[in-house]
Amino acid sequence: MPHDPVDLRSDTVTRPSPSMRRAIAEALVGDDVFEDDPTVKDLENLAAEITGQEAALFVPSGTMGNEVAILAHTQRGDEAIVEYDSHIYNYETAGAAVLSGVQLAPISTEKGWFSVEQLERVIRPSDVHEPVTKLVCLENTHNRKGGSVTPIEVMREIREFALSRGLRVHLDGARIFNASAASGIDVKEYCSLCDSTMFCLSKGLGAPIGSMLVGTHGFIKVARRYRKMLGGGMRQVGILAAAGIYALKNNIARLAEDHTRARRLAAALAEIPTLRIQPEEVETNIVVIDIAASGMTVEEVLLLLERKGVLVVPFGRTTVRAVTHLDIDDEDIERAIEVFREVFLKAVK
Ligand code: TLP
Repeated sequence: MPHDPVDLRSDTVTRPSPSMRRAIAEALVGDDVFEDDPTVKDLENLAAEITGQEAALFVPSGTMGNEVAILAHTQRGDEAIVEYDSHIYNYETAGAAVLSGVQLAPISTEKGWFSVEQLERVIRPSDVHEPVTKLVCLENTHNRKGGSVTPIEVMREIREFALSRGLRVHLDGARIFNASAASGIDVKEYCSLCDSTMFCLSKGLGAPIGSMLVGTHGFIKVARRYRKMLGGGMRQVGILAAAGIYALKNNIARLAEDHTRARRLAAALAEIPTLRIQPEEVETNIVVIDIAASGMTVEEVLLLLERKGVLVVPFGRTTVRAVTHLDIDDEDIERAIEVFREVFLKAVK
């Protein structure tokens, strides 16, 4: 019987395990727009506790969490500073412009975080011609920079600087638990340096849907209104919150395994001459592979890998991305390595 493909497209592809499905089936529910779904309340309390924040809000996706946060922190005509390769700048279909009426000021960086000096250069003076700089958005881990972890000292400096300039800080922490697993720094510490944090239940933590927005009571109250405005007010959604609770209770401690597997994959692929990859830069669960030297296009590579049962995603003109997750075990990684060898070693012969 043929194997299922080794699906390394994203850590979003995980399927709920039998025990997560049991938790879903047994969940108590109510109407969450009336705020009487007990399981959603439990999830929100647990998320607030784990992140050391006053309150939390369950949102359908990471994108909605980020966009709700931008709506809550800004007014039309404000400017928000983002990293050039960030999810907010690249993958949210210009949501900040359309929904919040906010202009984004991107800063190019090497690894996914900017310095205070870079930040200082783009902050607007108080001038009638210019937008008001209101918000700084961070992304940790950083997706397009290969899952890089922002050093905590950098975040501390940014926080201090933002406070001195009256700027709010929002963290796109879709994979903040991966950052924590890699650095050993408690998620509470990362969140304490931000006015709001979004993190995803539906990525490495293995839930089928959902993200959390955390912050102060005041922030979450405003965010709840904007979530409703965007159509994210959900009803008997305790069945989904139950999956989130299960994910938070069972799937955080195992994230380090995904990182070990990503490093194994990176180290093996780095030995293939036509692939360019920096295994020492793989800090978490994302591996970015430059295939330029193979002479093949990204489309050709995707097709050849897929035919042999390995799925990855295009990640730029000459790069593809592989992400390890809960549904990938050691055997899958060895199979993926074998397939990459077949595709790329054959190509140089
Ligand atoms: N990332 C997805 C794709 O959208 C690219 C992926 O496969 O990695 N912030 C970051 C840093 C993300 O990587 C993502 C999703 C989001 C926000 C948005 O989350 P969702 O997909 O739940 O809207």
